Formats: sequence, structure tokens, C-alpha cells
Amino acid sequence: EITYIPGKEPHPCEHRLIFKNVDRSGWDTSIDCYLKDGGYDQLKQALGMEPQAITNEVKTSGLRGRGGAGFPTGIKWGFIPPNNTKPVYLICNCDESEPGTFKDRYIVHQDPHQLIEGMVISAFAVGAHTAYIYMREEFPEGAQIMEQAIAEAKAKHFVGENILGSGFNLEIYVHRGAGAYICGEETGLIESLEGKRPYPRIKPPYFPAALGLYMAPTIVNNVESLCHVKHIIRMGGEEYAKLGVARNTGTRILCVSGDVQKPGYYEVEVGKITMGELLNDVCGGPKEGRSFKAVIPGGSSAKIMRCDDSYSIGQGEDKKELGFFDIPMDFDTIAACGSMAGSGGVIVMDDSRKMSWVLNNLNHFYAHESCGQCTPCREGNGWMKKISDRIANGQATPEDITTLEEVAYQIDGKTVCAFGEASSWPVEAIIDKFRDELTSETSEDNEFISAEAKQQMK
Ligand code: L3W
Repeated sequence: EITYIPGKEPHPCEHRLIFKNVDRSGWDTSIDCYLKDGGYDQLKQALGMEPQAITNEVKTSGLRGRGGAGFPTGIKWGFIPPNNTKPVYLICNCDESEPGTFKDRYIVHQDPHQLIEGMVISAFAVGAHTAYIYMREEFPEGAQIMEQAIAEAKAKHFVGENILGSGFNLEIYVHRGAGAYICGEETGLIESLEGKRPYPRIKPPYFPAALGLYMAPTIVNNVESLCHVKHIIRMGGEEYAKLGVARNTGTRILCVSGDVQKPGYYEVEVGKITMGELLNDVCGGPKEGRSFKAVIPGGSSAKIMRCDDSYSIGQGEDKKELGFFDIPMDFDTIAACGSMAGSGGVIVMDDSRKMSWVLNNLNHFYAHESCGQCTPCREGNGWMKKISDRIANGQATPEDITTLEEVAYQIDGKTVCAFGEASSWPVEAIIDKFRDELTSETSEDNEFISAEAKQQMK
């Protein structure tokens, strides 16, 4: 029987695949510990399969990427050109930087061999002989743990040349980033890995699966996604697909932060739990004397949702109205409600939070992290920060809100990468949902704004 560190036991609503060994008592990151738990058994199983059969299992499983976009993993693997003659690369995106997201770090820190096993199976499936773990700069200990785990796995022939006598070779390297959010964007990451400034590349037309690292086919997957592959092999794609709901299969780790009694990470079946069950039952409800005001459901780039709103989803006979707390936590429903499930970071705000502060906090982050390649993003995020500074400091006029909204829409859809949307969506949504509150913090006759400045603003 598995026991957990007292006080860190999973909630009964959880279904742990990936986090099974996280916070488990007597568990450590050594390979001996991992092997005692059936570690690398799925690698042995996978090496006896045809690579295409592994990809087919992943397609059947319905696994969708856990990094943010929710793109089907098996389909992505299938984009490697069939007539390819170049080396294929596998990259594990461990740049986990989306505010509100803190799951991949626990996999790395507490169960590194699960990630290595998932990576070797995935590399075998896509025909990669070189794999990189792009590790966020702020995870120095994670990099050490992974290096150590790779060395242990190599010593036991799970990584390296002729893995377990199969004839399959794979080297895995840990590459540390330098502390930039944009390096989590897959093409920025690839540029950084090539030793360049991480300016994202234009996609389409060329996605990394066709032209990626060194202009060769490259599969970039999130840490959690790669770990799921091991479980898909263990269970079979069809069984795995029975977890979760249609088109939103398996489990995923939700990271809940902010104004709840019990913030933390919770691995649940996708779509089997509603927002209300997550926040009230699993996370213990709002803090003493407070009520829930707003939630960002999928990392800071996802659009904010009001807890007192209802959401109309579906069409025709399937059309229905959902109260906020009745929204199931799956990719498609959250998207239909106008936001996104993203990277699983659920940020909760209660009635003590001022939206001008939330807006300002986010704008500071994105203005700091814009890589500066595209003018609308580089300049626009600076403007948005300055305007929201004024709103947060009570130095804004109502017109500032209109200008801020216009700037956001001038960024949205006009940049090389998704950072444009990631930074403008939060602003658009906060203004859309909380315009009255923001406006109430402004004044036509704001004493802090000189007549000259007011004239300039016009
Ligand atoms: C080949 C095609 N490949 C799509 C691949 C593409 C990528 C994946 C998803 O942004 C999300 C975003 C942010 N041929 C393809 C194809 N692909 N069509 O599928 O692609 P895409 O463009 O939908 O998304 P993306 O640019 O990868 C990622 C959200 O993430 N986000 C979160 C970031 C934070 C973390 C973290 O901290 N862990 O991930 C922030 O912006 O909103 O929706 O692989 O190549 N025809």
C-alpha cells in the first residue's frame, strides 16, 4: 500500500497517475527506488513494439498537450514528414514559467525517472536519437536532479547506446535556460537551444515537427505530457481514454493558487470535476469570511472568469446555461466559456482583491517578459503597464481604460507568437468583466494628471 507524507495525502477526488509518487513517504529520486516500483517496465514493453504502434496508442489515448495549447500529442508526432532524412529531435519543455503553474517542477524534483522513461519511449516512437530537457533557469536543483537521474539511467542501459539490447540509441541532455518566459514558447526555446536570442519563429507555415531544431523535425512536448506516455503504454490507449471525458481524456494536474483554504496541486480526471467541486470540496472553499470573486482557470494568459456569471455553451439541442461553479474542468468546456484550460494553473481571487491590482500585476509581468521582437508586443506591453500603473495608483481618467483596451486589441493577433494573445487577453477580459470596478477607480478631474498630460492623452 502506498502511503503519503502526513498532511500531504491526495484528496479522495484525485486520480493520481503522474503524481502517484509525489509526496509519497519513503520515496526518493534514486533509480533503485524507481525500479522497486516497476520503473522502466513500460520502456521494456515499448521497445518490443513497432514505433508506429506506440504513436497509434498515443493517438487512441486522446492525450492532449499539458503545456497550454491542449494539442493532441499523437497527431503532433504524426506531423514528422514521412520522407524525412534528417535527424529527429525530441525536446522536453521544462521551462514552466506560466504564472500560476507549478506541476512540472514536482515531477522533476520528486520523480525524475518517470520523465526519463516517458522521454525514451517517446523518442523511440518518433525516431529521435537526441533529446533535450530545456530546464527553466530558476530550477537549478531540478537540473542537478535530472543530470543525476540521466547518469543513473545510462549506467543501467535505459539511456545511451543500444538501450536494453534493442539497438536503439538515445542521448538525453539537460539544457538550462536563462530566465526568460519566452523560452517556453516552443520556437523561442528552439532558438535558445541553438545558442541564439529566443525570438520566436513564425508558424505556420513551418511547425517544429517539420522544421525545428537545426531545421530538422523536432517534437516539443511538455514534461507532464511526456510522463503520460508511460501510462498510456501501461494501460493501453483505449483504457487510458476511459479516464476523463470525451475528447478530454486522462488525468491532468491542476495547480490551485490564491484565495482558497487549501491551495496546492491536484491530479484529477479531465472534465470529471467541476469548478465548484474543485474550489469548494477539494480546496476547502474561500477563506474565512470571504467569497469567490474571479478565477483565471489556466495560467495567467487565460481570460479571467467572474464567479457570479453564467455561461451559455453548445448549440441547438445541446445548448445550455452553466453557472460558473458548474463548469467542468476540461479543455473544450472552458474554451466554450470564453477562457482556456491552458497549463492547468487555477488562480483564485476573492472579494478582497482589487481588479486594478490584478491587472497591474499581470501587465508588469508581460511587459518585463516581452522578447521585443514584434513592435505591437514590445511597445504595447510597455504602454499597458504604464496605463495600469496609473489605474492602480488612482491616477487615471476613465479615458485611460478605453486607451488600454485599444492597445490590447492592437496587440492581439498581430505578433509572431502567442505572447501577443497571452498578454492582451488578460487585459481585454479584465476590462470586459470588471469595467465598472476599474472605472470607479478613475476620475475625470484626476488631480494627479496635469492639464498638459490630459491634452496629450487625447
Ligand atoms: C504541426 C501543424 N504542428 C499545431 C503544434 C505546435 C505546438 C502545438 C500547439 O502555444 C499555448 C498557448 C498559450 N503542424 C500544427 C502543429 N502544431 N498545429 O501543436 O500549437 P499552438 O500554436 O496551438 O500553441 P503554442 O504556440 O504551442 C502554447 C499557452 O500555451 N501559454 C502557456 C504557457 C505556459 C506553459 C508552462 O508554464 N508550462 O506552457 C501561454 O501563452 O496561450 O495557447 O507544438 O507546433 N499544423
